[in-house]
Amino acid sequence: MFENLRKGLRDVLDRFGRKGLLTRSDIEEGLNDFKKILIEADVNYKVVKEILSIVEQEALKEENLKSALPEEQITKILYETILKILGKPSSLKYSSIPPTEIVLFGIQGSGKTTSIGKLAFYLKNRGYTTLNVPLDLKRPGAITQLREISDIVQSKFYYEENLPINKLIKKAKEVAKKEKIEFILYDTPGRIHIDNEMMNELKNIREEIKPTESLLVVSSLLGQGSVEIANEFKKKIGLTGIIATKLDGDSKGGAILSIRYVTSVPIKFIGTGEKISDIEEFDPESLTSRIVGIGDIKNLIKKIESLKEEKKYETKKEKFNFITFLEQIESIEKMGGLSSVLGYLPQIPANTDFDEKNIKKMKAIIQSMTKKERIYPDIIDGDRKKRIAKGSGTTINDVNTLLKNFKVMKNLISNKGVEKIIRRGGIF
Ligand SMILES: Nc1nc2c(ncn2[C@@H]2O[C@H](COP(=O)(O)OP(=O)(O)OP(=O)(O)O)[C@@H](O)[C@H]2O)c(=O)[nH]1
Ligand SMILES: [Mg+2]
Repeated sequence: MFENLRKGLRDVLDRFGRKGLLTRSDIEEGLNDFKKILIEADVNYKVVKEILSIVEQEALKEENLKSALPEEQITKILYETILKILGKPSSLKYSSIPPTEIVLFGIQGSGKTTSIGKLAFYLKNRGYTTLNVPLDLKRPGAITQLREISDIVQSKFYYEENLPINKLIKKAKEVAKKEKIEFILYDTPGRIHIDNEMMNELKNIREEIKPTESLLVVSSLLGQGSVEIANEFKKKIGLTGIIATKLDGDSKGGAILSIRYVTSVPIKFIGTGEKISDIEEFDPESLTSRIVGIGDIKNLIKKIESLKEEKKYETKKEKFNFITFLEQIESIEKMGGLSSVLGYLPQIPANTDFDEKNIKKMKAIIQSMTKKERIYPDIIDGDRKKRIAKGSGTTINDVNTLLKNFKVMKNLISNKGVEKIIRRGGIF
């Protein structure tokens, strides 16, 4: 499933991995490569445009640019973008008054009859009873095929010869009511979407049944052709969902990436093989992982986030001065006071004068410093101390105490073991 698309995307992502920090020119080059791969995968141009635009916008964000993990960063962005394009999961609707009626439409050979069998299997596994009804009456083979599939999945089957379609539908509903069957699954003849007369027949069937779900069965092997088919069926008949079949043979992925975004019709199930059990609920997260070729997105995100945290901390460490110190004091106050966080700093020397009552005093002293003094506290000599003490209504002794405490903090920060404690405590 999606081998070519996945391989193409992975090659570009690997190339990101061989770079150093993520740069603008790497991003531009990568976007061009992604474009070629998506077009080769037969993805609709609107979707290609949207994917590239989101990836570019995200990759160029300040917080993501210069990432030290370019491959992981772009993989995460691509994953989130494709997830957005695939849309939210959409489950089968159930009628509040049974039976729930589901009718399957689609062009010839798309997998309607097989999908009826698969759906019956899916529903029976969830404890429901099903009744399969053939409406492809012109082709005796179609009726036999559904009868055989129904036997395999042990679903009920209803058909009576020489009944017109509307009578057959009416009687099927009666049978289901009488036998308290929870789901009726209707198989319809394969119709070419460009033939209006044929499409009208299907529309009449839908109006006759008034189903809870009108699902289009469409082969993903048709690539963008599937989008055109879905648009026509939506316009001429009305659809509530899509079953995308033959994903097992689809190395490109163009259909699955395009159909939901372009038509706005939700994908409900995917067919992944010829066997009756080869049906999966549409799960965008799992499909995106398969497209992008990653097993564990959560781990990847964790890795990027923890590196970001580390970088944030590194920058703060470099910038540790009275400006950031004041910010820290203020955030400590917001956290509920100094005493509540000092517990995280067992290595703080006993003589460090970090008294809760002194906080106000510390703030006043820092606020009386010039910007230069706050950034380069080493320049604070005797004269400056005098001026600061006066300006803050404190004593030179108080200023000295603060400068001493500031040095203690700075030393603690350059001690690797304490770094972790401070970070865990959220002080810095
Ligand atoms: N590999 C694969 N084959 C599938 C899948 N779904 C259906 N098929 C095959 O596609 C072929 C056509 O399937 P049908 O269920 O007969 O298609 P249909 O839409 O009912 O066809 P008509 O009734 O002729 O319009 C069969 O050979 C199925 O086995 C799938 O998900 N994967
Ligand atoms: Mg059929």
